[in-house]
Amino acid sequence: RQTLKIGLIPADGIGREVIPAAKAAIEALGSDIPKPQFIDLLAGWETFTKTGVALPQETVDVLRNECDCALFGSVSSPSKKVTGYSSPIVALRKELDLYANIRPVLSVAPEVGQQPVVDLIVVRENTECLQEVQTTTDTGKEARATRVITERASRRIGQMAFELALARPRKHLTIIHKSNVLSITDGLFRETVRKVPTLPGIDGKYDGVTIMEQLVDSAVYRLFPHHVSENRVFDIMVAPNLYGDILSDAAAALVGSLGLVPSVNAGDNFVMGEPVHGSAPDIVGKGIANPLASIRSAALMLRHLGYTVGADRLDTAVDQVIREGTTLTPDLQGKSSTTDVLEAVLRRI
Ligand code: NAD
Ligand code: K
Ligand code: MN
Repeated sequence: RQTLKIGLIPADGIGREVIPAAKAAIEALGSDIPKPQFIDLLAGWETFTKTGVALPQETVDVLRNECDCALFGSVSSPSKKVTGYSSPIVALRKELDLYANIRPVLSVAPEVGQQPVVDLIVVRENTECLQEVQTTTDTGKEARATRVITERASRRIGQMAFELALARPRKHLTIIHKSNVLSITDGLFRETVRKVPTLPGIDGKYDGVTIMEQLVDSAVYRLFPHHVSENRVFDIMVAPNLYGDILSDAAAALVGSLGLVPSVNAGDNFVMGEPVHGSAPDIVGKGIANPLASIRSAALMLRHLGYTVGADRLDTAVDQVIREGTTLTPDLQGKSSTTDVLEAVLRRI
């Protein structure tokens, strides 16, 4: 590759404050990566209010036909049903078949070379789970959600999780489910992930991976250590869509802020970096959004594409800024702005 074409979809809220920071960090990498070429693309609630479409077809087409990868910010989805609106990020994950949402939750050790206290990855199935319908009966409105779990989606997210586990020192995989209540849907997820090591062609590749299971509610409980021996229960956690979403926000509390937790939406042919957090309406426009989750998402995206040197430089710069602790946004008890933090990162790249 001579150039790296990166679609930029800041979307709404603080997405527009943190995605430009990720762009600046990528630009600072110079010759460590192919020359980046950014393509600005629309999606989101504001796009919907202006055009009536939350995810313009052009955005999907450009991502599909012209981009090597993308960065997505966050969308402000309303809590009430709005006719014609549906979340563009949910649609994009499906359109581009980005079936795995990989969410590393990692704390920074006080000294270089020390083990971080928190180091786990939530692997969230990204294409199915809940579908809603509303009908009106003669007694009033009725809302239903259908939970869809397929063998195909569970198998491929399971295989992704085993691959990630294999690359970790502890090689420990926990399957998250609630098969005690949802025995048919979550039962299928659990069974299918368990069977991944026996699939044709695997040939014992995953023999070194230890497998544990945890019901989703007690998994949230066990995320927060009550005793030292509980400290490192989880390594890779693989979960159906909704549980993975909830678990990763809970895990973010362990590292001090949602503004630190990155992700990639990954498929077999495309990768899209995205901070785990939403559009943060409570702080939008104040210039204090933490840009580190987005910079780390850019690093994850580059790492996924094999640009390890560039990814390492971004992560190391972020680690240094956190470790030094003098230039942090208010979510991390600092007094600095988004721009201050970005500049501190750029100086260390
Ligand atoms: P949120 O993640 O936007 O915010 C939760 C809390 O974390 C807020 O107090 C916010 O200020 C803080 N926070 C989040 N990111 C931060 C950052 N980078 N720096 C500093 N503080 C940060 O979650 P919410 O308030 O539940 O949702 C707000 C909106 O975001 C909703 O419309 C929701 O639909 C949307 N949302 C979108 C996505 C997405 O785009 N994938 C994900 C989650 C929520
Ligand atoms: K987001
Ligand atoms: Mn979420």
